[in-house]
Amino acid sequence: MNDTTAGTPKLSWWRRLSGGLKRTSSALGTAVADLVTKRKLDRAMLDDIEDVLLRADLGTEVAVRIADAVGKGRYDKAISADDVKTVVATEVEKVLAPVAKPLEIDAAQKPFVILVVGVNGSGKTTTIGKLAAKLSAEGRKVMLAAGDTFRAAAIEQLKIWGERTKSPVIAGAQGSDSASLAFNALTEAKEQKLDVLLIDTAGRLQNKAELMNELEKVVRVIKKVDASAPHAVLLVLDATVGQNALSQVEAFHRTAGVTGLVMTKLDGTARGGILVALSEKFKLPVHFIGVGEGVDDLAPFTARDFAQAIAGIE
Ligand SMILES: Nc1nc2c(ncn2[C@@H]2O[C@H](COP(=O)(O)OP(=O)(O)OP(=O)(O)O)[C@@H](O)[C@H]2O)c(=O)[nH]1
Ligand SMILES: [Mg+2]
Repeated sequence: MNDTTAGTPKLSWWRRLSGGLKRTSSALGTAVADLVTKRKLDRAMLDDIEDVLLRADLGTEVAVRIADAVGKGRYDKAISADDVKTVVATEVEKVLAPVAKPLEIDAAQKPFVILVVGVNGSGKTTTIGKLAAKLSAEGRKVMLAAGDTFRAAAIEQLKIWGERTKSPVIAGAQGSDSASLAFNALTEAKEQKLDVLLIDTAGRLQNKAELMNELEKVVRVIKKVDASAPHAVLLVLDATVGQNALSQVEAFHRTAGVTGLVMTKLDGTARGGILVALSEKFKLPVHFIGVGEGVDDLAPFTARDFAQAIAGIE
């Protein structure tokens, strides 16, 4: 990436992404650089490279594939850290390219219903706020539904995002039924012919059957108002959890029919590689990534940028 486009949104986003992924890329890059200096490539080196990739959460299949690609035609030759980084970026991009898909809002749906799910603290409410800002900046009429009825603070948090983004918020009393809240919000959004309804849900661990059943009920009740809804079910994943994200995807997909992923907190984690393992395993679309708490810190997911950032290519 060169500096000739300084000041464009593209570059500033690149800075934020590569800055955010610094801990992941330096865990990879430094380890690889240490491995390849003053050695000729042999099987032992490839095994070591594979270990580094596994520790970066890329997953076994991808790690093996990258190590094989590094070895191709290079046995008994000196190899530079940059060579390895280039191979890592190329192979990672191959995995990510098919899943990097924008979230498409079908304008024929009034409203287009987006249900946001995930474990506690993954970044659901913040992502809804960031999305509401984006979608309303594009000229869409957005409504927020405070489906996390467990905590009073959750309702307040969503209301603040509603004020910031000038979007109406439908909320019930704390402790009220989240499925009926979703029902009411959708009915209201339909009457008002709004463009998008973003439904927040309470955080729940993927192994808590009772809470997962409740989520299933939310989906079921939404369908009573509009059989085609929810039109998107976004699973928000916290990158810092590493391998646990795999079982989160499995459980939420089974319960709520996840249509796409958003990965948050890619800033300041050395575990950004988990997105590669998830993409390889589930092939679910990845729509957005979050690299900070601010309203602008959510960006569409692009395979090449992510692959280069993770490989530590400047
Ligand atoms: N660094 C960083 N922090 C984030 C990001 N996204 C969200 N956060 C922070 O993570 C914390 C939890 O975010 P919330 O949006 O409240 O998460 P939630 O999933 O709604 O949490 P529960 O409703 O409790 O399940 C907040 O402090 C957010 O500011 C991100 O991309 N990067
Ligand atoms: Mg929340």
